[in-house]
Amino acid sequence: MTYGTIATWRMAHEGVIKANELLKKQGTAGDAVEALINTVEAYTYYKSVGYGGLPNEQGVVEMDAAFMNGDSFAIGAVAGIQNVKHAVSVARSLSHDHFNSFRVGSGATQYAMQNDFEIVNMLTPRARKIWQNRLKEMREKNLNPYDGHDTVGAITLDLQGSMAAATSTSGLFMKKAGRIGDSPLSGSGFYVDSEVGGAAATGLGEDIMKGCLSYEIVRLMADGKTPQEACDQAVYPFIEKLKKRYGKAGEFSLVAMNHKGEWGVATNVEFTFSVGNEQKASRILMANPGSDQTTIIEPITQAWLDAYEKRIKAPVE
Ligand code: SD4
Repeated sequence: MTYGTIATWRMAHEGVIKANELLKKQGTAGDAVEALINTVEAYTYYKSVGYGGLPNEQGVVEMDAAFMNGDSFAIGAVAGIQNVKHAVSVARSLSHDHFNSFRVGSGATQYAMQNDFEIVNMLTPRARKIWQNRLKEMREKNLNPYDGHDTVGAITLDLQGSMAAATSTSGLFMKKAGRIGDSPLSGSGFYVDSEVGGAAATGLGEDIMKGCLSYEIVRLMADGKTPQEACDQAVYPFIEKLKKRYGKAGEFSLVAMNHKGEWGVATNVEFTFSVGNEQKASRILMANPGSDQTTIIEPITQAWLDAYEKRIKAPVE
């Protein structure tokens, strides 16, 4: 038995380190994935997840999150939840119920309040400023309002052989009120089966859900593909199909890990992720689409990391 964690984007890295520390000490996959996502949700400078997340068009932060137990297939999810610091913890709590385990809008928020989850105003002054600036730019320059591609999605494997998956996002910046992406949707934003492996997505939810891409990757792993083969074979042909039949394909990226702790990713855009397992410590890597439906994976450079740090903390005028 081994352990491992993979998660989307550089922002997940500190959470991945935490998850692997827990897993190394016999922690469960569920606890590790929740701790990972909570770490990202709590960090103010990540503007697409949790506290500090960017709001919808009306200036309201509406979050989507999900949790899945790969042993039992139990799923809990929330969509359009407001004023709750750790949406993924609410999702995990809901996963214990057979009925009413996917709650949206005020029903989700009420559940969180009644069950003592931390309630805070999620719109930070910084996020409000970014929203006001964007409204102004949209008026002046006729810009596409949609921006951002930064859900945290993660898969964990523990020393008992159990796996878990979870996601959390404030969704597309400037989304319409009530818009829900792929992140809380089983099979699209995430999927995990402890006997096979799991996958999670980030990117344009409207397109990810057209291909049920997380489920498709797990299905291919169940057919005997490695996580990298499964990612490549699920994602790249689907992008081609989408372009041909729908006329366009948004940006998206997926990560996967199997029950042996092996991993893979596929993406149609520059994409960072963090991964670690018993054999190799947690590290940040960069993926790009390669030729012939493959993925190029390289170590991240210090220059990239420095520029990232500067960018996320740049003052907002
Ligand atoms: C969504 N996949 O809501 C999520 C968020 C994301 O750019 O990754 N946004 O569609």
